[in-house]
Amino acid sequence: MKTFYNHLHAQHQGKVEMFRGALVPCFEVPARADHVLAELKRRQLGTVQNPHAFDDSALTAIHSPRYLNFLATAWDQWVALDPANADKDILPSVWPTRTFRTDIEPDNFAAKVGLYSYDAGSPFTSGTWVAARAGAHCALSAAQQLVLGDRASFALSRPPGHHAGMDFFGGYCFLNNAALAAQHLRNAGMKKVAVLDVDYHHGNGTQAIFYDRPDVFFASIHGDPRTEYPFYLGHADEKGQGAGLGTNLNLPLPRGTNYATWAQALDTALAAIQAFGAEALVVSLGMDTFEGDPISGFTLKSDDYLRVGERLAKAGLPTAFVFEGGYAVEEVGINAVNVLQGFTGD
Ligand code: OKP
Ligand code: ZN
Repeated sequence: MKTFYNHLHAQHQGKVEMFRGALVPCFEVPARADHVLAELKRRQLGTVQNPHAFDDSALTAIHSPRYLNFLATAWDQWVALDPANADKDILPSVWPTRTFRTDIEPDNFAAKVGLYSYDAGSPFTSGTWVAARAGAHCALSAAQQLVLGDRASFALSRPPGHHAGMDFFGGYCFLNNAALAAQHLRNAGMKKVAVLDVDYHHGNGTQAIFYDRPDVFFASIHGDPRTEYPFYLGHADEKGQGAGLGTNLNLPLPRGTNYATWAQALDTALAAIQAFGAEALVVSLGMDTFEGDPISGFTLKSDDYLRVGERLAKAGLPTAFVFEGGYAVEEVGINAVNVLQGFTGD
């Protein structure tokens, strides 16, 4: 199995995020990807390489040009406001909500940031665009590997992607890597593809991107949004709309859910993906379902992830894994590579 490693990921290194009225150190740190890479190499699981180059136009298949232009220029705009800003990350603090207009991009930079985001927990740094773009290229490269006939591939990147929408960032995510991978498979001629999101948090960005699409099935197993981030999406009654009705499956589970219950949801999701007739699978591989995760509430153990990989392999689909969350930094490498090893059976 080939891994496409985001060699530029450490250029995205947020300082602080807003949490309960205070600025606290970021959970989404470069060491997360370092640990996964180290564990891949320790077990010699496949080969590791840098992503292929893709045109920026590959990104417009999923993201709006207006949003991409914002991401590409945000840091320079921020520093142009005041050279002293270079020492601080960009954090939004004002947003349009119901009854506001979002069709006009304000000139005021703070207002602009709010237009393209939905929380104050996702710092945008000097290297965020470069890192996120290289991460998108990892996901596209992993998808391309399936087009070439490989059974599995892995995009090892951060920042994660599944909370990013067509034109917004949030939840530590800026470009939706899983959505880009799925779209790449469609563009390459696969008629139906599925995204399975096993991160603890609902993949609201991915769901929104494909909500009215009949050709991309989205399934997600996650903490119940009544209590868990991202709160405003991810309920079981969200089934898709228009031509996409029936191609969205949310399986929310309460805090405290253990592996036995979680694995039943996984089987439900995989059965739906097979009934849909997907030709390939993109897995949003979040490892924050782990019992030791500092910001999540499920109780999966390290060994369970070997079984997760085995179950995913049984679906029999070409599968691109895309790294998402997982904040128990010391264990995230073991847990992620357990899934991959369970899948490949090595
Ligand atoms: C991103 B991914 C913790 C607050 C949680 C947002 C969580 C984003 C998770 N202090 N803030 O899905 O792993
Ligand atoms: Zn998560």
